[in-house]
Amino acid sequence: MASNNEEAMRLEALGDLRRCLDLAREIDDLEVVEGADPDLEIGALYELSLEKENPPVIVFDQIVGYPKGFRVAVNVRSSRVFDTGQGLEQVQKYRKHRRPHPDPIDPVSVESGPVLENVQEGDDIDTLKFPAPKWHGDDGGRYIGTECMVITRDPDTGWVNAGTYRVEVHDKNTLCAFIEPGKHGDIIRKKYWARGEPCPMVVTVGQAPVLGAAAASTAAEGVSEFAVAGARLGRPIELLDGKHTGIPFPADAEIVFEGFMPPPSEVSVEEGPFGEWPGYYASNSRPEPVLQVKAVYHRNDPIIVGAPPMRPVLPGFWYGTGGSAHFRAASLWDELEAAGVPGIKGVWTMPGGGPRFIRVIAIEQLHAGHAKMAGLVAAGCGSAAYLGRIIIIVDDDIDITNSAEVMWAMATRWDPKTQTDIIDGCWTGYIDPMLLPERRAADNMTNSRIIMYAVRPYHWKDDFPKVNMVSREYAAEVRKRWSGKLDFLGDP
Ligand SMILES: Cc1cc2nc3c(=O)[nH]c(=O)nc-3n(C[C@H](O)[C@H](O)[C@H](O)COP(=O)(O)O)c2cc1C
Ligand SMILES: [Mn+2]
Repeated sequence: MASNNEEAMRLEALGDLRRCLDLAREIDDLEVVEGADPDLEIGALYELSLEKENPPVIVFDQIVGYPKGFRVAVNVRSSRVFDTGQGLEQVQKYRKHRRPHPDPIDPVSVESGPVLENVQEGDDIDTLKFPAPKWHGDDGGRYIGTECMVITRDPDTGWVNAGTYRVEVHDKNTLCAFIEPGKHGDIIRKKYWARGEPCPMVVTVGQAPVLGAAAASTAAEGVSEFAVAGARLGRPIELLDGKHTGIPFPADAEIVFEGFMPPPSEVSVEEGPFGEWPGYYASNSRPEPVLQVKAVYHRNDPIIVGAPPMRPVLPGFWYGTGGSAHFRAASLWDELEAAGVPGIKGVWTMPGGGPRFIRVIAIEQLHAGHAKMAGLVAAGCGSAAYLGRIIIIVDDDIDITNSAEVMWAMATRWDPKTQTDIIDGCWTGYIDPMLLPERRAADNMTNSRIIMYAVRPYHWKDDFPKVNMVSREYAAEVRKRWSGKLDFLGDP
């Protein structure tokens, strides 16, 4: 079990980016790189760092063409500072009921904060003064926002939403955000446009790690990610109100852009291409609405936190193969239980599918039709609906963290014809490389899902062939007798 000290360190780091970097340095998990070029070199070094399963936090300083102190940090949330274990143990730790404060803690308003150390308005606005990298070779521009927050307020209810959506620097006072249809930020901005108004919006770049986690999570409609983050920390997040828009943002954010996004019928620019986490440039480039910046706020020596997507096969790619995928598995587990599916013993995202494409659920089958309940909820619930493809249900004797065991369950307990559902018309996005060309052309952002019930069929499960395997009890007995005497058994 983690000691109280480790837990205290984790909370401190979660709640404060600069403290997080200090703590990473203290445990020798931080590398400073000086003299790298924001044009591809930072991106390449980041990608190469992911060949290691546990890459260090990298802070790029003295970036070519920019003043010393204007920094870019990557691998922040995968730092060993946040080490919360492995496998299903880690998934369990991310589950809601395991948290000390499961209920949201509302943010509080404050009057000032370090983000106000530098303020630019009017002609002084220059979004190009920050070292936003061009991350991948075929990217169409420089992306300042990867692990960022796009903050909007529902004009009907006052609900403040914060979502992580990539943000490209277009020119001195224009940014462009890529918000997939159906995301909360998209639903909210369309409400303003329907009234003929521009959408007030704030983008923050560099913020407490807990906010990056909350903004990328699927908090339900009406629930503010700031309140979710507050609950994770056990204290309220402190927010300043934007002078031009009234939209709140964290008082200790590194860089904040405040402005308005008019409807695309008034103004739009080409966004992308951008290398995306499924491993492709699927969304290519297309016109997107813009954020017209009215104010820039930033701390002295500001830090851009970067988390650009990479192919989800790189061992160190936390968003694709590591903790972030476990986080999404935990949300799905919570939602399956909330929907009343009993007997869930584990939820996993299979490597190769990134955090979303391949979901595996282990159940203790309690009745006929039980596996189907789990599969259908997983295909449609809020945390898993977007950008899914494959759902695999297995019995609870399968170790779902071991891909070979999952494949074995499919190879031996699954009849493709009778134990499969294919459902079409499900929610997907522009970044889906298998969005069919005719659907993409029609902005019909839907794909199909396969649910494979790789479980012993319930009605004959008691007659199903026995597994050929030494019983755990007898294995323990034999091990006890022989270990220490046989090298292949190891020490007792
Ligand atoms: C690093 C990172 C980058 C992301 N980029 C985008 C993006 O460009 N567009 C998008 O729609 N979702 C993106 N997402 C996923 C959203 O953050 C996620 O769907 C979240 O639930 C959105 O918030 P919302 O539920 O309030 O809409 C990204 C997630 C991460 C972790
Ligand atoms: Mn939301």
